[in-house]
Amino acid sequence: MDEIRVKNSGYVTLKRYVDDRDGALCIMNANQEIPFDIKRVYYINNLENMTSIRGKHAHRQLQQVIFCINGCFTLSLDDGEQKQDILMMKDNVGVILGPMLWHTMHDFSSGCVLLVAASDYYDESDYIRDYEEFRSELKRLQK
Ligand code: T46
Repeated sequence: MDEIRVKNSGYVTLKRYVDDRDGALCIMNANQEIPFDIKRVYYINNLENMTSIRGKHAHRQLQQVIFCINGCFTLSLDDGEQKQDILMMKDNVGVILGPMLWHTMHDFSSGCVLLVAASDYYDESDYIRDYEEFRSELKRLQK
């Protein structure tokens, strides 16, 4: 696994119990492997083709951990200074999406399923969906 260089991120590794041909079981606990209280969990599936692109936003306050629980995809991260692509392919290794981290998900394999644990309920006002606005808000925060 490549080291994560962008700010407000990092890996989260879940315990994974493998029962041979009976499958694998992974566990996430709030305030343990997941570094916050989990208020919401959502998943994304039915990604029909390799040209789908999701994300393309940052959050002002929200903390999340994103997992790829089946298949693989590429997670692109940008903290305003550094950019990094992470190949998401291990069902028990998630990536923290902290505040002010522009993220994009793309290059999904067939059967890819994403699962996200979030620190708060859905709030559209927490999203920055315009890249120039993201850069301006970062500059304001750095002053
Ligand atoms: C994120 C990445 C990783 C809701 O109404 N409630 C929810 O909890 C969520 C997650 C979404 N929505 C609505 C908002 C949009 O009308 O579902 C629609 C699709 O959401 P969005 O275009 O934001 O989906 P993604 O895949 O681009 O982003 C999602 C999360 O929204 C976002 O917080 O960080 O996954």
